[in-house]
Amino acid sequence: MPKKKPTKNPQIPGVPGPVTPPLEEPAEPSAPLPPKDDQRAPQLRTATAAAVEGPPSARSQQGEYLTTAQGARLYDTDHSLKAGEHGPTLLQDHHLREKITHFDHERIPERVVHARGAGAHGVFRAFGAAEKVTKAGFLRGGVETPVFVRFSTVLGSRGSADAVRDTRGFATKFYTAEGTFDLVGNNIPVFFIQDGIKFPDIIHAAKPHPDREIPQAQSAHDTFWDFVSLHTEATAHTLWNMSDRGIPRSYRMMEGFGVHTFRLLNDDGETSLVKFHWKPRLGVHSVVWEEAQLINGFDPDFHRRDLADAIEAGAYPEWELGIQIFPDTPEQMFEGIDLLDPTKFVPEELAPVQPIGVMTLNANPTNFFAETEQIAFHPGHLVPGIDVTDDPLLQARLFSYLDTQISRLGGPNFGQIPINRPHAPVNDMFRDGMHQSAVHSGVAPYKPNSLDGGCPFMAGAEVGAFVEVPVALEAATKLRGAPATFDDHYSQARLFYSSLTVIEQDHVAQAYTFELGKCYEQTIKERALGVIANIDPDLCAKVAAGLGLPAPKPSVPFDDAPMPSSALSQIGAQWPVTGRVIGIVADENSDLPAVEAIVSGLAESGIVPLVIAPHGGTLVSGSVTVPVSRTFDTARSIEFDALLLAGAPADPRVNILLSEMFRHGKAIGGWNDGITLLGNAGIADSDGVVTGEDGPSVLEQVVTLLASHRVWSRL
Ligand code: HDE
Repeated sequence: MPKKKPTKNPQIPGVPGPVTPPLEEPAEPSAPLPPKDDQRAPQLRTATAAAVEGPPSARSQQGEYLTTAQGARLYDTDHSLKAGEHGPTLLQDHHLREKITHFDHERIPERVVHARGAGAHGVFRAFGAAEKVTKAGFLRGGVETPVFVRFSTVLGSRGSADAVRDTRGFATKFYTAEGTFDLVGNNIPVFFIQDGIKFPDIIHAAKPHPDREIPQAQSAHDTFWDFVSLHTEATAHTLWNMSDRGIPRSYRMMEGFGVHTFRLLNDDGETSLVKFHWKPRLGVHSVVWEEAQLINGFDPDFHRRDLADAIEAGAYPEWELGIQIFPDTPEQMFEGIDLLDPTKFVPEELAPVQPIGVMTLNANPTNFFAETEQIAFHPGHLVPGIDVTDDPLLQARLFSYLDTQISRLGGPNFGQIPINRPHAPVNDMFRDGMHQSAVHSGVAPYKPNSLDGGCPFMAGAEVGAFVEVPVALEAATKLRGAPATFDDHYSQARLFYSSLTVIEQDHVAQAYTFELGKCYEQTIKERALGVIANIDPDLCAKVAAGLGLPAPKPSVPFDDAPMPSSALSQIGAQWPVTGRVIGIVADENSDLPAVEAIVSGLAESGIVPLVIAPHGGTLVSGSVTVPVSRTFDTARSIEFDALLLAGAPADPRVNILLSEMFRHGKAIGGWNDGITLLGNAGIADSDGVVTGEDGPSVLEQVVTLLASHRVWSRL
């Protein structure tokens, strides 16, 4: 075993970080390195797997020597077997053929939607507040349940950029003692379509054009706007996408929504209807559009990196799970809102979100492919006490997920992949099939049987069986259609738009103008303007002006102005600053003692300080040595939530940094010669640009500004 040495944390210079492998190849055989502290593999719980496989991460990494897949030790993996030094290569070289064949099959099909994602392990702790409405064991007070969460964009391919304008997936697998429960939600509470049969249509329209396969991971193109301007039930979801919600700052700073209404069942047999919400403890925040575009160029892995870095640094993200509870009436309506219409949400003013537990993400995946790529969610993975409703979008999803996973994961046994294994005992009678890895015993995988002693037995509700809620159905006629309550396509879009602040409304106008400006077809732009007019005539006028087109009049009557819902705006509150990144510009002539003190002080507070200097290595002045995290070559504004100037290095790249930070509404502070630099940039007297006599006093002001996320008056 090589000696483990603590290394420097790349995020927080001067602070011991995780152990990294030695850079040189060791001369003596040694066992593989164990997973890092923040990485842990899921437990093995299937009946046979533990006996057959041993520890999950070790299955193909046992012993000191490189072997074939059959365990034969190898003496050379660098040269193929040849007839003489100049070849030809011999067909009998099994290692060559095995190595290349395995490589040839390393890729699996990407998800047809939500292909690009990032995941993390964590734990969910229930408060007990849901006990009155559900008998689900994992929601009883104090119960802790392991979880794996996968966040994703919807439209882009696996290798696409993170900060695109899109909906984000927020899928959580709860490994409960009663079986796995998946809450497969999004960061937007409404959806484009009311009936799952339209899903291929919206996705075909939003994905790249089939002829040239462009644009990638974008909705700013003709086919998307063609569809959503014709299919007006998509109006509310499209509007949410055009708002700042479409470009989140971080996965850690997104809300999550179950979208559909679910039915809960309690110990007394009573039912209620609920909507699930995840509320991030760091608040809901976004980037600004120009920043998003820069991010996608400079760091396409921005969200993936942010999540992994935060967890590795110990800044574990947390969300409260909450429910809105509605009476389970035959109409399934609440305050005029059809609870089975997934294009509608229920404002929190009408039904408060009641917290029922908290989720902490505290471990990165050990292996991206094994865990994040192979995890398979399904809205039909339910536990006793939680059931589905007849929402026609949800009903179609119940079919789709299992179906798609059979082709994506190569057969029907993907439930045996470690990340997908339930933590509850499994005793199914499914047998054989591609990639079967369980060694089943017994001779009678059928029921009834006498040869296996009648095993396995059926459970009743009293011993934890999942029993569907016996909902009475009205006598109905077969038809293809929707209720009249599904016809209103605009009132909730108006409600959302009117709940935003003026700054956020401006962002919406800019987003529509950008996206429609990217369309080629005039008719599509005109038709889309007709839809926007039905949301808000002022918004329509702004977008029309940007496109150089006349603003049409609304085509539907406007009822009374909707009551705004304050929970929909992202501006106005103060939030924790844990995990935020402050850049500190310095050179050898700067106030390095203050920089050194700030760096070590911030490391304690959970804020990440990154020193930006003309060169790598260290900055030295007298007895003070400050490690450099970024150089003027590698630093770009997108990485920093705020900037401190500890001096005035004369370099044009510092001016670029400053001007971007300024345009994007980020807090900036300077002392010492930094004040001169702010003056030269012409921003010294602006909102959110602070100066002071020394570093600590400037830092304090900047951290206060950071709690509001942005200096909103500059946007
Ligand atoms: Fe999905 N969706 N979806 N979806 N969805 C998939 O399943 C589908 C919908 C959501 O990180 C696929 O395993 C249909 C709503 C997330 O692995 C697929 C319909 C919501 C993820 C599929 C919807 C979602 C998916 C692709 C309309 C929010 C990523 C790969 C009836 C409530 C999960 C896969 C992950 C993934 C189908 C609508 C969320 C094809 C047919 C509404 C977060 O099965």
